[in-house]
Amino acid sequence: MEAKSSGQTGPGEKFDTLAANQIRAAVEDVLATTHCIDMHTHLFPPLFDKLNLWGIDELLTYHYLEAEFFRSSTMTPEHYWSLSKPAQADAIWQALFVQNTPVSEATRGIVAVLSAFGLSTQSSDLSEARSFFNSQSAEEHVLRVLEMAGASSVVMTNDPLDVEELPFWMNGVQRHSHFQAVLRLDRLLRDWSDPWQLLASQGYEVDDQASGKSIGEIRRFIADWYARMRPVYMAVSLPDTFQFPENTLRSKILKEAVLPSCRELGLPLSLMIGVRRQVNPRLRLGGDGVGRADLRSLENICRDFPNNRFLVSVLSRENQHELCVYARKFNNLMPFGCWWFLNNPSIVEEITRERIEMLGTGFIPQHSDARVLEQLIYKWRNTRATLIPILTSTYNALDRDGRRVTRLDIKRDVDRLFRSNFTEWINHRADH
Ligand code: RAT
Ligand code: ZN
Repeated sequence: MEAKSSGQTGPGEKFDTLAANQIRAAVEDVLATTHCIDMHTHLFPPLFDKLNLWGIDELLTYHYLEAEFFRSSTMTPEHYWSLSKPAQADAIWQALFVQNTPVSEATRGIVAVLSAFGLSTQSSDLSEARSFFNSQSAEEHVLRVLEMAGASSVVMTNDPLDVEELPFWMNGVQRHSHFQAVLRLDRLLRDWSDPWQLLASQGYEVDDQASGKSIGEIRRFIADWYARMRPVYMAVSLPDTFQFPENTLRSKILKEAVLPSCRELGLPLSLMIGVRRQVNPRLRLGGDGVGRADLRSLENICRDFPNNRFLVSVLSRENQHELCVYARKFNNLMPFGCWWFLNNPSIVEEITRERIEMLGTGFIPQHSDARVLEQLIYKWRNTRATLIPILTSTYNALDRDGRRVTRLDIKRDVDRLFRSNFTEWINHRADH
């Protein structure tokens, strides 16, 4: 990144219209100099110790690459899981980078990261990359990577029922100025037979039917975790079969505990809809799939809870157009990101063009979903690269239609897409 976007107007920017042939360069420049807020990642700052994933072995054992590895190798998943992490990374490097050309999105990402640090992308082994990453200090490396990615802050995914994460919060872990928390409710909203006991073990008076005091106690649990984490929103990922309302404990807890708590605390709820968990359990994290969801559930939620704000990402390509239509009907719905199997340039381009055509600049085009720190570098580079032709052709069309574009217009739009659509959504207090 060259310089942080100041949001200030340069001399003449406001009135100096761009000629059609100047638009692309201006778009490139504004995209390159505007820092983004990465509104959904799975990253942790260094004080979270082993949850802070970085370096070549973590990069190569990303579950997107593991899924590709099993297509290119005869190794069974069971054998792979029995290996140490460096041995797994070696196997993936050999199969996907030495014996094959790394042309998929996830493999190119590794090449881009190695190249960004001046490391060889053609080595037959990982010794050079390992010694480079081993010599970095965790805190300095975080700041360097954020700068290389052009990200001013990242938003984490923090599940209070995750036993690995829980102790850090309970011990009052110090906050990192570049990492914001999110109260993730997947475990709470899963089949209630598991979480009620976890809540009970944290001292809440809940029962297996979510009856009696349970709803009030779940709200107390959320309020306590709000105080502990200071999350910027709450979030849950939901299956393609998600229905709302329905006669289940999940629906009851969502309606009677989560949505009222969101209203009371002034927090949006992020809904990530469309994952089919564990289609192939042998692949573990890489074993989830996708299914088209019935977005009438989303329609019901947005209509019946106008005083709640929703951040929504849908995983199926087939659901994208409907999502835009719903965003035009409900101003408490903010579409975001091109998630997981959608995060490929051809699909991102299609979805982003559709969103601009239907919603103008009123959406959040992308989040990285990074699990390993250095992924920020390639994921945000790719997002910027994909946006260049999209924004250029959008402004060229506007120019042809008779409205000249200024550099300030472009700055304002990119600032909305990369930053303020998100910050305004999380800071907005209920007055719909
Ligand atoms: O993209 C991913 O890494 C997925 O495994 C999911 O974690 C997804 O992003 C989610 O937040 O549920
Ligand atoms: Zn995620």
